[in-house]
Amino acid sequence: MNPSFEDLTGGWPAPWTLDPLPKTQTAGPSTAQAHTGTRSLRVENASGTAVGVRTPRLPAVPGSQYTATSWVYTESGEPATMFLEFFNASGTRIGYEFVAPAANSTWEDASVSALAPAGAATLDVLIYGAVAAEGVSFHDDVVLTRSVPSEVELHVLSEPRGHTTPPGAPELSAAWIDGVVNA
Ligand SMILES: [Ca+2]
Repeated sequence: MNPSFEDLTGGWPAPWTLDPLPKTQTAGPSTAQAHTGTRSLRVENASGTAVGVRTPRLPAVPGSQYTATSWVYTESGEPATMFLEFFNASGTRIGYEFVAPAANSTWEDASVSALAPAGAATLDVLIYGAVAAEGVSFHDDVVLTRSVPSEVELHVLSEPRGHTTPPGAPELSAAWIDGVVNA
């Protein structure tokens, strides 16, 4: 999934995709900041238009809990947000959650969790600079995990802000993503 934005194809960190842009918007790999490795995703968001960079749509299981975690460095203004989006079999978005990280000129982690709603067939992770927001931010090490509800209950009780993941979760996630991508 190229979670650290290190691998470039034609100058772009595939399989992430950039939403069609108004001309004032830019996003792409950058070596100006990196949480791990030498690159991160730089998102420049001008006020008045939106910018979005997203993963491919991955299979979603209704009732499962999904958590996306990433690291964010804010150069100026407001950092881009991170969404979990769920789509039905027809491709219509039927649910989402997002996190709006605080603006810090250090690397900070941010996470968003959501239950896949009934009817969910796929999900994606979206790094999104909103229309009204303005700023430059860097994003790195995006990890998507899936857990069963019983584990989620314990997780939420012990970690109300959801900023840590259970032991082994990154490995499980990597294996799961690997399975999905290489299926
Ligand atoms: Ca990186």
